Amino acid sequence: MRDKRKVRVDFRKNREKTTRLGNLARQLGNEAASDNAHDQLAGSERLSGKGRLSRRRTIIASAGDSASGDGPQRDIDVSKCLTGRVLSSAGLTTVVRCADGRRFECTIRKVLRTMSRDERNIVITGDEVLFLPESIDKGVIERVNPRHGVLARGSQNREHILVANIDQVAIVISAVEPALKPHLVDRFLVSAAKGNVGAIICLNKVDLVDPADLQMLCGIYGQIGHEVILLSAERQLGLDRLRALLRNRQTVIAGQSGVGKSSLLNAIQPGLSLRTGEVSDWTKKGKHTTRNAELYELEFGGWVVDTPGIRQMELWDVLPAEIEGYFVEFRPFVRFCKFPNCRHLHESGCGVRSAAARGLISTMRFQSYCKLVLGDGD
Ligand SMILES: Nc1nc2c(ncn2[C@@H]2O[C@H](COP(=O)(O)OP(=O)(O)OP(=O)(O)O)[C@@H](O)[C@H]2O)c(=O)[nH]1
Ligand SMILES: [Mg+2]
Ligand SMILES: [Zn+2]
Repeated sequence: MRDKRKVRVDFRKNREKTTRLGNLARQLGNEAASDNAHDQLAGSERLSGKGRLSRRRTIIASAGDSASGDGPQRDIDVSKCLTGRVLSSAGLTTVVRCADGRRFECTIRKVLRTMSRDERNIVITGDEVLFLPESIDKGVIERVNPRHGVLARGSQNREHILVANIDQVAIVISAVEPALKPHLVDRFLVSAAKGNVGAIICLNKVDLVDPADLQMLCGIYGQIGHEVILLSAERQLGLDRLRALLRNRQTVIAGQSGVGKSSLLNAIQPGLSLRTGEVSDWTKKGKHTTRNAELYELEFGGWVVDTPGIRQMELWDVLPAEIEGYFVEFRPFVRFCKFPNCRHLHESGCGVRSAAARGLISTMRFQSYCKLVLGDGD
Protein backbone atom coordinates (compact mmCIF):
# COMPACT_ATOMS: atom_id res chain seq x y z
CA MET A 1 0.00 0.00 0.00
CA ARG A 2 1.24 3.41 -0.85
CA ASP A 3 1.02 6.22 1.66
CA LYS A 4 -2.04 8.30 1.09
CA ARG A 5 -1.75 11.92 1.85
CA LYS A 6 -3.56 15.15 1.34
CA VAL A 7 -1.98 17.58 -1.03
CA ARG A 8 -2.70 21.25 -1.26
CA VAL A 9 -2.62 22.42 -4.82
CA ASP A 10 -3.01 25.81 -6.34
CA PHE A 11 -6.29 26.33 -8.05
CA ARG A 12 -6.78 28.87 -10.74
CA LYS A 13 -9.84 31.04 -11.02
CA ASN A 14 -12.24 29.59 -13.53
CA ARG A 15 -13.00 32.75 -15.36
CA GLU A 16 -9.41 33.66 -16.04
CA LYS A 17 -8.68 30.12 -17.04
CA THR A 18 -11.41 30.04 -19.66
CA THR A 19 -10.20 33.24 -21.22
CA ARG A 20 -6.70 31.92 -21.61
CA LEU A 21 -7.80 28.59 -23.01
CA GLY A 22 -10.01 30.43 -25.46
CA ASN A 23 -7.00 32.28 -26.72
CA LEU A 24 -5.02 29.11 -26.89
CA ALA A 25 -7.61 27.32 -28.97
CA ARG A 26 -7.99 30.28 -31.29
CA GLN A 27 -4.32 30.64 -31.82
CA LEU A 28 -3.86 26.97 -32.45
CA GLY A 29 -6.74 27.06 -34.89
CA ASN A 30 -5.51 30.02 -36.85
CA GLU A 31 -1.81 29.96 -37.19
CA ALA A 32 -1.47 26.51 -35.66
CA ALA A 33 1.27 25.28 -33.45
CA SER A 34 4.31 25.93 -35.53
CA ASP A 35 7.47 26.27 -33.57
CA ASN A 36 7.01 29.98 -33.69
CA ALA A 37 3.39 29.91 -32.64
CA HIS A 38 4.35 27.62 -29.79
CA ASP A 39 6.85 30.18 -28.64
CA GLN A 40 4.32 32.96 -28.82
CA LEU A 41 1.90 30.91 -26.79
CA ALA A 42 4.54 30.28 -24.21
CA GLY A 43 5.13 34.00 -24.02
CA SER A 44 1.54 34.84 -23.30
CA GLU A 45 1.30 32.04 -20.77
CA ARG A 46 4.14 33.41 -18.81
CA LEU A 47 2.33 36.69 -18.31
CA SER A 48 -0.64 34.93 -16.84
CA GLY A 49 1.43 32.67 -14.67
CA LYS A 50 1.60 32.43 -10.92
CA GLY A 51 0.24 35.92 -10.27
CA ARG A 52 -3.25 34.72 -10.97
CA LEU A 53 -3.22 31.68 -8.77
CA SER A 54 -5.80 32.40 -6.20
CA ARG A 55 -7.51 29.55 -4.41
CA ARG A 56 -6.11 26.30 -3.15
CA ARG A 57 -7.77 22.94 -2.88
CA THR A 58 -6.98 19.68 -1.18
CA ILE A 59 -6.83 16.44 -3.07
CA ILE A 60 -5.87 12.93 -2.09
CA ALA A 61 -2.68 11.71 -3.66
CA SER A 62 -0.20 8.90 -3.33
CA ALA A 63 3.29 9.65 -2.16
CA GLY A 64 6.15 8.58 -4.38
CA ASP A 65 3.93 8.33 -7.42
CA SER A 66 4.71 11.41 -9.31
CA ALA A 67 3.28 12.59 -12.59
CA SER A 68 6.21 12.64 -14.98
CA GLY A 69 8.44 13.51 -12.07
CA ASP A 70 6.41 16.58 -11.43
CA GLY A 71 4.88 16.00 -8.03
CA PRO A 72 2.17 13.94 -6.38
CA GLN A 73 -0.50 12.14 -8.36
CA ARG A 74 -4.19 12.11 -7.70
CA ASP A 75 -5.77 8.80 -6.83
CA ILE A 76 -8.13 7.57 -9.52
CA ASP A 77 -10.27 4.51 -10.08
CA VAL A 78 -7.88 2.63 -12.31
CA SER A 79 -10.40 -0.17 -12.97
CA LYS A 80 -12.61 2.23 -14.95
CA CYS A 81 -9.72 3.57 -17.03
CA LEU A 82 -8.05 2.48 -20.23
CA THR A 83 -4.36 2.87 -20.95
CA GLY A 84 -3.15 4.37 -24.19
CA ARG A 85 -0.40 6.23 -25.94
CA VAL A 86 -0.72 9.87 -26.92
CA LEU A 87 -0.48 10.18 -30.69
CA SER A 88 -0.82 13.94 -30.72
CA SER A 89 -1.76 16.71 -28.40
CA ALA A 90 -2.74 20.03 -29.87
CA GLY A 91 -4.83 22.73 -28.31
CA LEU A 92 -7.54 21.13 -26.28
CA THR A 93 -7.62 17.79 -28.05
CA THR A 94 -5.38 14.86 -27.35
CA VAL A 95 -5.60 11.76 -29.50
CA VAL A 96 -4.91 8.58 -27.56
CA ARG A 97 -4.49 5.14 -29.05
CA CYS A 98 -5.04 1.94 -27.10
CA ALA A 99 -2.95 -1.17 -27.67
CA ASP A 100 -5.89 -2.77 -29.53
CA GLY A 101 -5.84 0.08 -32.05
CA ARG A 102 -8.91 2.01 -30.84
CA ARG A 103 -8.50 5.77 -30.88
CA PHE A 104 -10.04 8.23 -28.47
CA GLU A 105 -10.20 11.98 -28.63
CA CYS A 106 -9.55 13.05 -25.09
CA THR A 107 -9.73 16.14 -23.00
CA ILE A 108 -7.62 16.51 -19.89
CA ARG A 109 -9.16 16.30 -16.42
CA LYS A 110 -9.03 19.79 -15.07
CA VAL A 111 -7.43 18.83 -11.80
CA LEU A 112 -4.42 17.55 -13.76
CA ARG A 113 -3.94 21.03 -15.10
CA THR A 114 -4.37 22.40 -11.63
CA MET A 115 -1.72 20.09 -10.23
CA SER A 116 0.73 20.67 -13.02
CA ARG A 117 3.68 22.92 -12.51
CA ASP A 118 3.69 23.75 -16.16
CA GLU A 119 0.64 23.92 -18.45
CA ARG A 120 2.66 23.29 -21.53
CA ASN A 121 3.96 19.88 -20.56
CA ILE A 122 0.93 18.27 -18.95
CA VAL A 123 0.25 15.82 -21.73
CA ILE A 124 2.64 15.47 -24.62
CA THR A 125 3.05 13.27 -27.66
CA GLY A 126 4.41 9.87 -26.68
CA ASP A 127 2.98 9.94 -23.17
CA GLU A 128 1.37 6.88 -21.71
CA VAL A 129 -1.91 7.92 -20.13
CA LEU A 130 -4.84 6.48 -18.22
CA PHE A 131 -8.14 7.83 -19.42
CA LEU A 132 -11.79 7.39 -18.63
CA PRO A 133 -13.72 6.47 -21.78
CA GLU A 134 -16.93 8.48 -22.14
CA SER A 135 -18.14 7.14 -25.46
CA ILE A 136 -16.90 4.97 -28.26
CA ASP A 137 -14.28 7.52 -29.25
CA LYS A 138 -14.17 10.17 -26.53
CA GLY A 139 -12.54 10.23 -23.12
CA VAL A 140 -10.94 12.22 -20.34
CA ILE A 141 -7.30 11.81 -19.38
CA GLU A 142 -6.96 11.11 -15.68
CA ARG A 143 -3.28 10.36 -15.29
CA VAL A 144 0.01 10.63 -17.12
CA ASN A 145 2.41 7.81 -16.31
CA PRO A 146 5.98 8.72 -15.43
CA ARG A 147 8.05 9.53 -18.49
CA HIS A 148 11.31 8.03 -19.58
CA GLY A 149 13.39 9.14 -22.54
CA VAL A 150 12.39 12.72 -23.24
CA LEU A 151 13.61 15.36 -25.62
CA ALA A 152 13.28 18.79 -24.10
CA ARG A 153 14.46 22.31 -24.72
CA GLY A 154 14.17 25.68 -23.11
CA SER A 155 11.81 28.17 -24.62
CA GLN A 156 10.98 31.55 -23.14
CA ASN A 157 12.66 30.58 -19.89
CA ARG A 158 10.54 27.49 -19.46
CA GLU A 159 10.93 23.86 -20.22
CA HIS A 160 9.31 22.59 -23.38
CA ILE A 161 9.23 18.80 -23.55
CA LEU A 162 8.95 17.95 -27.22
CA VAL A 163 8.21 14.26 -26.86
CA ALA A 164 8.20 11.51 -24.24
CA ASN A 165 9.01 7.82 -23.97
CA ILE A 166 11.42 7.56 -26.84
CA ASP A 167 14.64 5.57 -27.23
CA GLN A 168 16.41 7.75 -29.71
CA VAL A 169 16.35 10.96 -31.65
CA ALA A 170 17.08 11.01 -35.36
CA ILE A 171 18.57 14.45 -35.91
CA VAL A 172 17.88 15.38 -39.50
CA ILE A 173 20.12 17.91 -41.16
CA SER A 174 20.23 18.78 -44.80
CA ALA A 175 23.29 19.06 -46.96
CA VAL A 176 21.94 22.35 -48.36
CA GLU A 177 18.72 24.34 -48.21
CA PRO A 178 18.41 25.10 -45.38
CA ALA A 179 22.11 25.59 -44.71
CA LEU A 180 23.73 23.13 -42.39
CA LYS A 181 24.04 24.23 -38.78
CA PRO A 182 26.45 21.88 -37.01
CA HIS A 183 26.03 23.81 -33.80
CA LEU A 184 22.34 22.90 -33.74
CA VAL A 185 23.30 19.23 -34.01
CA ASP A 186 25.55 19.56 -30.97
CA ARG A 187 22.73 21.11 -29.01
CA PHE A 188 20.45 18.22 -29.96
CA LEU A 189 23.13 15.77 -28.90
CA VAL A 190 23.43 17.35 -25.47
CA SER A 191 19.69 17.43 -25.03
CA ALA A 192 19.37 13.79 -26.12
CA ALA A 193 22.04 12.66 -23.68
CA LYS A 194 20.44 14.67 -20.92
CA GLY A 195 17.05 13.10 -21.69
CA ASN A 196 18.56 9.62 -21.70
CA VAL A 197 18.00 8.91 -25.36
CA GLY A 198 20.39 7.84 -28.08
CA ALA A 199 21.02 9.90 -31.20
CA ILE A 200 21.58 9.17 -34.84
CA ILE A 201 22.37 11.76 -37.45
CA CYS A 202 20.52 11.77 -40.75
CA LEU A 203 22.17 13.85 -43.42
CA ASN A 204 19.46 14.35 -46.00
CA LYS A 205 19.41 15.85 -49.50
CA VAL A 206 22.76 14.35 -50.42
CA ASP A 207 21.50 14.41 -54.02
CA LEU A 208 22.21 18.13 -54.01
CA VAL A 209 25.91 17.94 -53.10
CA ASP A 210 29.05 16.02 -53.75
CA PRO A 211 29.11 13.35 -51.00
CA ALA A 212 32.85 13.95 -50.62
CA ASP A 213 32.01 17.33 -49.10
CA LEU A 214 30.22 15.57 -46.27
CA GLN A 215 33.00 13.25 -45.27
CA MET A 216 34.40 15.48 -42.57
CA LEU A 217 31.05 15.82 -40.86
CA CYS A 218 30.44 12.07 -41.03
CA GLY A 219 33.87 11.49 -39.55
CA ILE A 220 33.38 13.88 -36.64
CA TYR A 221 30.11 12.39 -35.48
CA GLY A 222 31.06 8.83 -36.35
CA GLN A 223 34.13 9.13 -34.18
CA ILE A 224 32.16 10.16 -31.15
CA GLY A 225 29.92 7.15 -31.52
CA HIS A 226 26.91 8.32 -33.49
CA GLU A 227 25.58 6.58 -36.52
CA VAL A 228 25.57 8.98 -39.47
CA ILE A 229 23.41 8.08 -42.46
CA LEU A 230 23.62 9.80 -45.83
CA LEU A 231 20.14 10.05 -47.24
CA SER A 232 18.07 11.39 -50.04
CA ALA A 233 14.33 11.20 -49.63
CA GLU A 234 14.09 12.42 -53.21
CA ARG A 235 16.35 9.78 -54.76
CA GLN A 236 15.52 7.07 -52.24
CA LEU A 237 19.08 6.76 -50.98
CA GLY A 238 20.03 5.31 -47.60
CA LEU A 239 16.48 4.32 -46.78
CA ASP A 240 17.21 0.69 -45.92
CA ARG A 241 19.77 1.78 -43.37
CA LEU A 242 17.32 4.24 -41.87
CA ARG A 243 14.61 1.59 -41.69
CA ALA A 244 17.01 -0.76 -39.97
CA LEU A 245 17.85 1.84 -37.33
CA LEU A 246 14.22 2.68 -36.67
CA ARG A 247 12.93 -0.88 -36.60
CA ASN A 248 11.36 -1.83 -33.27
CA ARG A 249 12.44 1.39 -31.65
CA GLN A 250 10.74 4.58 -30.52
CA THR A 251 12.29 7.43 -32.46
CA VAL A 252 11.67 11.15 -32.65
CA ILE A 253 12.59 12.80 -35.93
CA ALA A 254 13.86 16.28 -35.19
CA GLY A 255 15.64 19.14 -36.89
CA GLN A 256 15.18 22.47 -38.61
CA SER A 257 12.19 23.18 -40.80
CA GLY A 258 12.67 22.16 -44.41
CA VAL A 259 15.42 19.58 -43.90
CA GLY A 260 13.07 16.83 -45.05
CA LYS A 261 11.90 15.11 -41.87
CA SER A 262 8.41 14.39 -43.17
CA SER A 263 9.77 13.56 -46.62
CA LEU A 264 12.05 10.92 -45.13
CA LEU A 265 9.18 9.34 -43.23
CA ASN A 266 7.08 9.29 -46.39
CA ALA A 267 10.00 7.68 -48.19
CA ILE A 268 10.38 4.86 -45.70
CA GLN A 269 6.63 4.34 -45.40
CA PRO A 270 4.65 5.92 -48.25
CA GLY A 271 1.33 5.12 -46.57
CA LEU A 272 2.00 7.84 -44.01
CA SER A 273 1.31 10.52 -46.65
CA LEU A 274 2.64 13.32 -44.46
CA ARG A 275 2.39 16.85 -45.72
CA THR A 276 5.69 18.30 -46.92
CA GLY A 277 6.52 21.84 -47.94
CA GLU A 278 8.98 23.63 -50.11
CA VAL A 279 11.94 25.55 -48.82
CA SER A 280 11.45 29.23 -49.49
CA ASP A 281 13.37 30.51 -52.55
CA TRP A 282 13.90 33.79 -50.83
CA THR A 283 15.07 32.90 -47.32
CA LYS A 284 16.23 29.34 -48.04
CA LYS A 285 14.36 28.31 -44.93
CA GLY A 286 11.59 25.79 -44.42
CA LYS A 287 8.01 26.94 -44.01
CA HIS A 288 7.06 25.01 -40.86
CA THR A 289 4.84 22.61 -42.72
CA THR A 290 4.49 20.10 -39.87
CA ARG A 291 2.59 21.84 -37.11
CA ASN A 292 2.42 19.30 -34.30
CA ALA A 293 4.45 16.44 -32.96
CA GLU A 294 2.64 13.28 -34.07
CA LEU A 295 3.34 9.67 -33.30
CA TYR A 296 3.04 7.03 -36.05
CA GLU A 297 3.36 3.29 -36.01
CA LEU A 298 5.86 1.83 -38.47
CA GLU A 299 4.64 -1.15 -40.45
CA PHE A 300 8.04 -2.84 -40.11
CA GLY A 301 7.97 -2.41 -36.30
CA GLY A 302 8.55 0.59 -34.05
CA TRP A 303 7.14 4.06 -33.67
CA VAL A 304 8.24 7.46 -34.94
CA VAL A 305 7.30 10.97 -33.98
CA ASP A 306 7.40 13.57 -36.73
CA THR A 307 7.97 17.01 -35.22
CA PRO A 308 7.69 20.61 -36.35
CA GLY A 309 10.96 22.21 -37.40
CA ILE A 310 12.96 23.78 -34.65
CA ARG A 311 14.77 27.03 -35.11
CA GLN A 312 16.49 27.12 -31.77
CA MET A 313 17.43 24.38 -29.42
CA GLU A 314 18.01 26.15 -26.20
CA LEU A 315 19.30 23.78 -23.55
CA TRP A 316 17.15 23.34 -20.51
CA ASP A 317 18.40 22.55 -17.03
CA VAL A 318 21.98 21.99 -18.13
CA LEU A 319 24.62 23.73 -16.03
CA PRO A 320 27.67 25.15 -17.84
CA ALA A 321 29.92 22.84 -15.81
CA GLU A 322 27.85 19.85 -16.95
CA ILE A 323 28.31 20.55 -20.65
CA GLU A 324 31.86 19.23 -20.73
CA GLY A 325 30.53 15.80 -19.75
CA TYR A 326 28.36 15.69 -22.88
CA PHE A 327 31.36 16.22 -25.15
CA VAL A 328 32.67 12.69 -24.80
CA GLU A 329 35.77 13.28 -26.91
CA PHE A 330 37.03 15.85 -24.37
CA ARG A 331 37.32 13.26 -21.64
CA PRO A 332 40.82 11.94 -22.31
CA PHE A 333 42.20 15.50 -22.29
CA VAL A 334 40.50 16.99 -19.26
CA ARG A 335 43.04 15.45 -16.93
CA PHE A 336 45.79 17.50 -18.57
CA CYS A 337 44.12 20.76 -17.56
CA LYS A 338 46.18 22.71 -15.03
CA PHE A 339 43.16 23.82 -13.03
CA PRO A 340 40.66 21.29 -11.74
CA ASN A 341 37.78 23.68 -12.41
CA CYS A 342 39.03 24.54 -15.91
CA ARG A 343 36.17 25.56 -18.21
CA HIS A 344 38.41 25.06 -21.26
CA LEU A 345 37.76 28.60 -22.47
CA HIS A 346 40.64 30.95 -21.80
CA GLU A 347 42.41 29.24 -18.93
CA SER A 348 46.13 28.67 -19.26
CA GLY A 349 47.39 25.10 -19.40
CA CYS A 350 44.12 23.72 -20.77
CA GLY A 351 44.39 20.15 -22.02
CA VAL A 352 41.19 20.33 -24.02
CA ARG A 353 42.08 23.53 -25.83
CA SER A 354 45.50 22.30 -26.71
CA ALA A 355 43.99 19.05 -28.01
CA ALA A 356 41.70 21.14 -30.23
CA ALA A 357 44.67 23.19 -31.42
CA ARG A 358 46.52 20.00 -32.33
CA GLY A 359 43.53 18.64 -34.24
CA LEU A 360 42.79 15.86 -31.74
CA ILE A 361 39.38 17.36 -31.09
CA SER A 362 37.35 18.80 -33.94
CA THR A 363 37.48 22.60 -34.03
CA MET A 364 33.82 22.65 -34.96
CA ARG A 365 32.86 20.68 -31.86
CA PHE A 366 35.17 22.72 -29.66
CA GLN A 367 33.55 25.93 -30.92
CA SER A 368 30.13 24.47 -30.23
CA TYR A 369 31.20 23.69 -26.71
CA CYS A 370 32.47 27.24 -26.14
CA LYS A 371 29.24 28.71 -27.48
CA LEU A 372 27.17 26.49 -25.21
CA VAL A 373 29.17 27.33 -22.10
CA LEU A 374 29.09 31.03 -22.89
CA GLY A 375 25.38 30.86 -23.68
CA ASP A 376 25.80 32.18 -27.21
CA GLY A 377 22.67 32.13 -29.37
CA ASP A 378 21.41 29.61 -31.92
N1 LIG B 1 16.53 17.65 -53.29
C1 LIG B 1 15.94 17.10 -52.24
N2 LIG B 1 14.88 17.71 -51.69
C2 LIG B 1 14.30 17.14 -50.63
C3 LIG B 1 14.78 15.93 -50.05
N3 LIG B 1 14.02 15.63 -48.98
C4 LIG B 1 13.10 16.61 -48.88
N4 LIG B 1 13.26 17.52 -49.86
C5 LIG B 1 12.46 18.72 -50.09
O1 LIG B 1 12.61 19.60 -48.98
C6 LIG B 1 11.41 20.31 -48.73
C7 LIG B 1 11.03 20.22 -47.27
O2 LIG B 1 10.67 18.90 -46.95
P1 LIG B 1 9.78 18.53 -45.67
O3 LIG B 1 9.75 17.04 -45.61
O4 LIG B 1 8.49 19.24 -45.69
O5 LIG B 1 10.68 19.10 -44.50
P2 LIG B 1 10.42 19.04 -42.93
O6 LIG B 1 11.75 18.85 -42.30
O7 LIG B 1 9.37 18.04 -42.62
O8 LIG B 1 9.92 20.52 -42.62
P3 LIG B 1 8.91 21.05 -41.48
O9 LIG B 1 7.73 20.16 -41.44
O10 LIG B 1 8.60 22.44 -41.93
O11 LIG B 1 9.70 21.04 -40.21
C8 LIG B 1 10.38 19.70 -49.68
O12 LIG B 1 10.23 20.57 -50.79
C9 LIG B 1 10.97 18.40 -50.10
O13 LIG B 1 10.56 18.01 -51.38
C10 LIG B 1 15.89 15.31 -50.68
O14 LIG B 1 16.41 14.27 -50.28
N5 LIG B 1 16.43 15.96 -51.76
MG1 LIG C 1 7.56 18.19 -41.69
ZN1 LIG D 1 40.71 22.84 -19.71
